[in-house]
Amino acid sequence: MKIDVLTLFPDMFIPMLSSSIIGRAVENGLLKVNLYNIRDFAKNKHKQVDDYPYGGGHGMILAPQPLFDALYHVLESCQDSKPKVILMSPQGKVLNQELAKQLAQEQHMVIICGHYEGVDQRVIDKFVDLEVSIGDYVLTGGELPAMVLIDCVARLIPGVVGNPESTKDESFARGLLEYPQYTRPYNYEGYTVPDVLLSGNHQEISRWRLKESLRNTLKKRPDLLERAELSPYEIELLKEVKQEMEGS
Ligand code: 4HQ
Repeated sequence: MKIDVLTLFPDMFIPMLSSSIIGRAVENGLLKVNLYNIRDFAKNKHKQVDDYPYGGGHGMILAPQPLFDALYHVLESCQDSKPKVILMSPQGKVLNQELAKQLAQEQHMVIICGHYEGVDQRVIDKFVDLEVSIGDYVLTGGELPAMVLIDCVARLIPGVVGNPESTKDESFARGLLEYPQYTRPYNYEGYTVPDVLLSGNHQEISRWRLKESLRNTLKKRPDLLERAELSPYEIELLKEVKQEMEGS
C-alpha cells in the first residue's frame, strides 16, 4: 500500500515509520509512505499556509492554495489508480476495526492532516473522499490521528503482522473483547495461572477463553455485546457468566 501524507509537521511521522512493526513493513516494501510538507507548496514569499477566517472568528484556517497544489502534485503521479483522499477531522466517520478493514483494501491513500482551526472547505469539496475521526475529542493537529490510522490499517495488510492469526483472534475482530492471557511463571507473588490453561485439553481451553471473552465484554463493554451476533453456544456461555455474576 502507498500512503501520501500532507502535513505541516512531517518529522512527527519519522519515529513511527522507522520503529517496530510499521518500521519493518516500510523496510520490506509492504508499506510505502511519502511525507509532503504542505508549506513547501506555499507560493507566497513568506511560505505562509494559513489565513484569517472569512466572517471573523478566532484561529486560522489552512488556505486552499498550498493544499490544492500539494494535492495536484501527489495526484499527478498516479493517473492510473485513483487514491482514496482522506482528511483527518473530528467531523469525520469515527475509526473502528470495520473501517480499518475496508481501508486496508486500498492500493493508495492520501491523508491530509489539518492544523489550526481546520482547512478551507473548498479543499474538502474538491478533493476529499472521506473524513476520518479517531474519536470524540479535540487534538491540536491531524498528525496523531493520521499515525493512528496508518498503524491500524497497515497492520491489516497481509504480511505486515507476522502471524495472520493474531489479527483474526483479537479484540473487535469478532466484536468481543479478548480473554485474559498468561505467560510464565505459573506462580508470581502468589498470583497463579488458571489451571485449565495447563490442562492440555484444547477443547476446555477454547471454551474457557470464549467464556472469559464474553465475561470481559459484558463487564467492560456491554455495548459491544448488544451488536455481536452470538451463536447458540455463545449465548449459553453468556448465560453461565451472568448466573455467576449474580452469585457473587
Ligand atoms: N483534529 N480525529 C483539529 C482532531 C481529530 C480527531 C484534527 C484537531 C484536525 C484541525 N482528527 N485539526 N479527533 O481532533 O481526527
